[in-house]
Amino acid sequence: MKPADSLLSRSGGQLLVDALKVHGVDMAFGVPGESYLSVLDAFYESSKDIRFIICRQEGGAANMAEAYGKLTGRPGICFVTRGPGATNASIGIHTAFQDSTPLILFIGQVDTEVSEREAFQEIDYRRMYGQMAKWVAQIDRPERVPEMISHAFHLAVSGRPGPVVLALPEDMQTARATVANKGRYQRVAAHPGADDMQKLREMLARAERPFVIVGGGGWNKKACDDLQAFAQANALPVAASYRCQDLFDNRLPNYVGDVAVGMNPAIEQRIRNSDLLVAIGPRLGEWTTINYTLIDIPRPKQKFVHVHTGVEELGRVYQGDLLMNAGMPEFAAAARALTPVKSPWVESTQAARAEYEAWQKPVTVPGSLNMSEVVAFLRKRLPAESILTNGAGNFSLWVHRFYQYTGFRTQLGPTSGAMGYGVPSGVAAKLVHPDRPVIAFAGDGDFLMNGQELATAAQYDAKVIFIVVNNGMFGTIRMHQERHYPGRVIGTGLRNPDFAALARAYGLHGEIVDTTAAFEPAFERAWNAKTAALLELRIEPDSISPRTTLSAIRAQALADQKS
Ligand SMILES: Cc1ncc(C[n+]2csc(CCOP(=O)(O)OP(=O)(O)O)c2C)c(N)n1
Ligand SMILES: [Mg+2]
Repeated sequence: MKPADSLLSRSGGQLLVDALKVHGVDMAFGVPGESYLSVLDAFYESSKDIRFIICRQEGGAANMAEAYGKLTGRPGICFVTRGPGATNASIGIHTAFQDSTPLILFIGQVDTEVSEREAFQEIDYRRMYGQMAKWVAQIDRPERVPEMISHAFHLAVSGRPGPVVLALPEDMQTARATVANKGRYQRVAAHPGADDMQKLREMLARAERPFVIVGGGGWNKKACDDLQAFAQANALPVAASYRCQDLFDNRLPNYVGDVAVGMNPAIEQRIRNSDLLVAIGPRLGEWTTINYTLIDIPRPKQKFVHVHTGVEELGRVYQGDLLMNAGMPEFAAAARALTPVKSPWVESTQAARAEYEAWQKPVTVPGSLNMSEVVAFLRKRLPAESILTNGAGNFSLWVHRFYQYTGFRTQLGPTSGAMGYGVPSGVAAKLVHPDRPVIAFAGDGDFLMNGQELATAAQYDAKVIFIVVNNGMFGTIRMHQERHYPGRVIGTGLRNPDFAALARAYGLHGEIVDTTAAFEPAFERAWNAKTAALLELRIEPDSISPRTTLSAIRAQALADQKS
């Protein structure tokens, strides 16, 4: 940008794109609309600095921006049109909120002259997004653009990170103003107090059966390294909260598994029996606590330490002996600096690790394609820097249980449980890290919620390997159905397209795999393909999860009804 820019009159659109450049934006995801033509035109001017990635549906765009935010720690940027564009994008905003991911959604808005008349596609975004974003505002005057964009960036990354929504009335985008750019934003975080860190050390020194759960948002690579050093120096057993498994290298001897849906019963027992529970980063939501039953509310029976980025989260559900509001990098650095305590629990940590390793051994399943073997193969085959993404559905259980995530941002999964996340987040991951292998997992139901983004993968040569686990149904819901209404199947069966042929129609490599033995050679072909590739894995519907089968669930439910 020329130094004289601040002295020139610029349109709201130009001011906005210039502000994005000031804040270091290099990529934006969106679907165009006539409501933000002026901004698009400013992107045209700046296309050397910012790549505008065209997506095929705003749900895909918002999910890609969310994945960008997770991967980089900088706000993911998403542009959508008013009304239908904004409503489509909402899924990614909700995920960013639940996953504490920095993201800024920009929405073209009706002219201020006609607002409040329910003009064409008009929505009041403050009301619509009120519960899903850290801040929702409308920029009514071009003079305010630098200030409000600066505020949006500060908010998105500070405290508990999350999404911000800004509406851009059309007349503001074309109006001109002479106003200087603002400086670049900085992240603001709370630091742990020295007294609190000493108290933590004393609590550790007095403990006999400590247990650490790591999770939540606001992490970076250095923070993960520091946390690992702290945990190793104290031989602490560490588990990860739901879909936060990549915060701690799963190959380390004191990683003991994840605390999530379908968790290892051995971990559950260890948490219940612990005398000191230290939660570093997670909110301890429903999925991490077995529907709020794992830890007593409001007063855990163990000594309880909760460290979280957002002060509003502390004491919300769980009272604690030590509640600390701190950024994760700030806390982890302070924890690493603590003098290690004597760790009489070394053997117990080793035993917990052995339980985890046993839990990771492939299981037998009905049918000719065993997902536990497929994931075990990938665990050995994939380079450590690979990124694995997934959406929601039982298919993800296999990945979470049998893979070993090797460190920060090797996993992208929505803790919001949103279907349709795996495909767009996989595309975003490949755009952000073209040199890292990206494997995107989806169920057959899950895939078709954002499968259109295969076109984006093709358009930008994003060589993702998509793996669609096809069981011909919304399996998760069918499983719950069998458990609560055995034999009364409704609304869950799917007649699917030929996914491999669909991939080929997008210009990608596509294959169907229906046995475990066929997976390895098919994977190698996908790996070596010149384009992105899709492998459709046809699994036996009865193979509903690593722990049980659909028929066993139904039989049990029927037996329960009789008794
Ligand atoms: C956007 C969205 N809609 C609905 C749901 C509810 N839901 C959770 S899992 C699931 C079924 C997933 O089916 P599929 O992707 O085929 O995976 P499977 O469970 O069969 O492995 C549904 C409908 C959801 N989580 N997200
Ligand atoms: Mg399915």
